[in-house]
Amino acid sequence: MISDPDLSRDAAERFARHGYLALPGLISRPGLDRLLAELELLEGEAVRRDFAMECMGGSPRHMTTIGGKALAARSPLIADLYERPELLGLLSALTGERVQGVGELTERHVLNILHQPGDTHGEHTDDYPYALVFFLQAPEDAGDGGLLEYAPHTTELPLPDGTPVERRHHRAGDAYLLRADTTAHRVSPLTRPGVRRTVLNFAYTTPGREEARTPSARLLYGDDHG
Ligand SMILES: O=C(O)CCC(=O)C(=O)O
Ligand SMILES: [Fe+2]
Repeated sequence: MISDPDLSRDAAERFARHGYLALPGLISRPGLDRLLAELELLEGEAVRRDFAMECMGGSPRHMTTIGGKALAARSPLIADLYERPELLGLLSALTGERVQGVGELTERHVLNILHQPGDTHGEHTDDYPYALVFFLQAPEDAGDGGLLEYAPHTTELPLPDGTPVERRHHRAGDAYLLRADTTAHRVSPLTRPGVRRTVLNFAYTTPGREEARTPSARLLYGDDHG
């Protein structure tokens, strides 16, 4: 399911400097087809979320999610992929750290679905240091929104005016690695009916960082959403 990524020293250095590394085409074509078929089977687990995330500067959430507990219970494919040694090896090679899976289920692996105009995943930082994000569906045209926007080495939220923000467009089958706890990031709103952007986000951590730091995952992926 996973194609061979670029694990050069240059890739690791770019990741350390920018907090982001593109992994184009990381999902093989057969892998993408399997994940898309899985997504259809999981549709009944999806929950619509429309609220402001107070602990992240009040940024908006307009999206549909499938949380980690539902995926652990319903998707052996995704639960197995999360633990694949080649993914842990990739993360360790690119970060130089002893990367390990997150024990707590709610946010260890989640699906985020943007599917109508205005849908957005507003700015935030993640609880755990590393996010490996796989694109199952994405707007072909960057003008249709759904861009990843991130501010390297920045955690202040709301993002202060004038903060330099990088923007990246991705296609289905692409992935990226983000230093998610110290890189404020968001997904720009979709602008056109009929386009969908679905990502599978795998959270990873390091020894001694086993607890979530904010209620954000519980609010976005748990049962007690408001
Ligand atoms: O959809 C994305 O590209 C970002 C996902 C994300 O930031 C998250 O799930 O925490
Ligand atoms: Fe995030």
